[in-house]
Amino acid sequence: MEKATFGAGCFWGVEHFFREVPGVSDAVSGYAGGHVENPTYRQVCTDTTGHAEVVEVTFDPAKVGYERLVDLFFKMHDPTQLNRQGPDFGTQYRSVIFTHSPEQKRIAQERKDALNAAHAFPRPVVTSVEDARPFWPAEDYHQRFLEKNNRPSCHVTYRELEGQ
Ligand code: MHO
Repeated sequence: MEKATFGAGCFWGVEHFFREVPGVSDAVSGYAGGHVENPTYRQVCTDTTGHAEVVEVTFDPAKVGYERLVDLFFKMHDPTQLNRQGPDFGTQYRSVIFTHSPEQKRIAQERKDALNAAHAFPRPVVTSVEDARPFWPAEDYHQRFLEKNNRPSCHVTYRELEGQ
């Protein structure tokens, strides 16, 4: 099993998305990239912790490649929005890939560069590719939040994207 960590706005929808991808065995909402240990959601919402809302994905590389996860990440949110995603503003909503190996770093950077080279979006991709930092799981009530609360996602869902 391998890990991948993505920030693409409110983690509720990001977690929900990756949970549905075949080959993904777990997706946990949490915080990473900041300087506060064991942060709470309330602290992160003050926009002073440096943390982003992220999802730590556990996947079986024999079933789904890291490239595929990165490509899905770039399709399931708008990576041209700086420090915001849809209705949510602030650095906690930044678009970021935390890489867990030199290979992940190379792949993530290559995919980002390829999108920019192809002018895949009307504006440049602003996703930052950073070495993985400590991941702090979010409070229990944030895990599987959409399912528990029967709320629609702010993000496209995997089924919608893949037409299933
Ligand atoms: N706009 C969202 C943000 C939640 S997310 C966990 C809300 O309904 O509060 O940042």
